[in-house]
Amino acid sequence: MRLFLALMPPPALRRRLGELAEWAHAHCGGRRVPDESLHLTLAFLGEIPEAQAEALSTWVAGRDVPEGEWRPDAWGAFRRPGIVWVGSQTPDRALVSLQASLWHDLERQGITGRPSRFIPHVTLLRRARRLETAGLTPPDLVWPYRQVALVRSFTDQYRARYQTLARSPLT
Ligand code: 3AM
Repeated sequence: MRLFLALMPPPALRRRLGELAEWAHAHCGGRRVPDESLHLTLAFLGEIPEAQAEALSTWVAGRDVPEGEWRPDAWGAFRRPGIVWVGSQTPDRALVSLQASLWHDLERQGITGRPSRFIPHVTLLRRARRLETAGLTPPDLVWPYRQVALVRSFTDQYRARYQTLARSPLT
């Protein structure tokens, strides 16, 4: 199964991100990520056998994560897949360090694929027709987080869907 580690937005922030996705969609077109799928990916693990997924769920359920607050304040785009996102102008140090420490643990469990660069972002649109985000009002968001989720990604008939398999403990 395809797995990734992510932060899931609290409900009010999810709604706010959904509003931003609407604005971006009106401006850039493409496919809007549905509210229930909005997230911040910390690590994409790829295809993982079921037995290892169970071991990873156990690991996540016992993995303390320092709480923090992320402030997305910028729009951005990844040209090739036509992704429009919100993120931060400068890499957030706490998130970069969380991502590095999670990858450290993942590699000890035999997972590969650590990216050379981590750009914390929330994908709002895929296959956007315009990637020009300069006309959009900069976001002003606060994302308090305390937990990392291990999420399974699968495609039903029409689109990607996500299922949370495990969450880190609330300490
Ligand atoms: O957080 P975003 O939406 O940018 O694009 C996929 C999504 O990222 C990414 O993993 C997240 C959860 O699905 N993803 C999918 N396939 C990938 C791959 N082969 C990938 N990231 C890296 N390599």
